[in-house]
Amino acid sequence: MKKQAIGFIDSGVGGLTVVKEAIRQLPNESIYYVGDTARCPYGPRPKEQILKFTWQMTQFLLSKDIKMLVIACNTATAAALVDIKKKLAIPVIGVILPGSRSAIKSTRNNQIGVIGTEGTVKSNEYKKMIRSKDTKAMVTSLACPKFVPLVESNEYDSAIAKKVVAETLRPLKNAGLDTLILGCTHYPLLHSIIQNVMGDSVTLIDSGAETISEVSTILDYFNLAVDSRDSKNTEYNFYTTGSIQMFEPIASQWLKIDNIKIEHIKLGL
Ligand code: I24
Ligand code: DGL
Repeated sequence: MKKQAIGFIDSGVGGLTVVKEAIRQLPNESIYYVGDTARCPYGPRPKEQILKFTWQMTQFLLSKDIKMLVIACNTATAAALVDIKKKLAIPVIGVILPGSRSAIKSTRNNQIGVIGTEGTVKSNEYKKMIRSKDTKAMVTSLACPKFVPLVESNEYDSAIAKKVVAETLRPLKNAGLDTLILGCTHYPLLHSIIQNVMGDSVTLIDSGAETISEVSTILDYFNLAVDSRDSKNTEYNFYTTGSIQMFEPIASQWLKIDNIKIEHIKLGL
């Protein structure tokens, strides 16, 4: 039985949607989270840069002796998962495989949609993953660069959000999809608006939530899960490259855990 934490990395605060699922599904596990808020967003950045930043976050968490690494950011998973997995001795998991698998399980008509940042959609990693598992599946991808700024400007529940989401998703409306992957950490905040726009016949897949189910399986497979009898010292530590004042209210409002520990860190020194 290991008491080490599970490491999570993300471009900023969006990965907290994945952490919320982890706290819900794996309440015995300690979590260390790095959010690169100083350099967020990753969505429009070139792959080489994202690789470098993601590697820096990974090295920081390795110095904290994590037992497993979750790349909670879709853009970072698309750019860096293969590379990081090759270099680490601990299990590494991204959000693209679990989201893809769940979409294959869900679809009845083999018409799957994927929405995400520019970086995620340009990489084609969701499409490649889905097709590598099921050649019957047809994949339609769409970048939604306006969605992250919408959520981050606190507009995720507004009339503006409804308009932007409806306009952006118009090309997907007549694609005959029965399943749509939310391939970005921020999109669960827009879940009900996206559902309204796409209609009830489309099943939305939250890649982050699916990922935690796989984390659970992997922990058990490697005998790394914390047992309830030993879970007295569950720790949640957050590290941000940006300001604690920006991180704290979002994290405590979103996760609803009190006295959360947040530290400012510098990467790549
Ligand atoms: N949601 C996110 N990021 C923010 C935010 C938010 N401010 C309000 N809400 N700010 O991500 C990040 C700061 N940005 C500013 C532009 O430059 C880069 C850094 C989504 C968080 C998902 C957990 C809205 C909000 C909130 C609390 C919880 C959820 C939420 F304040 F969406
Ligand atoms: N975390 C990113 C993702 O899931 C969204 C925010 C960003 O562009 O950095 O793709």
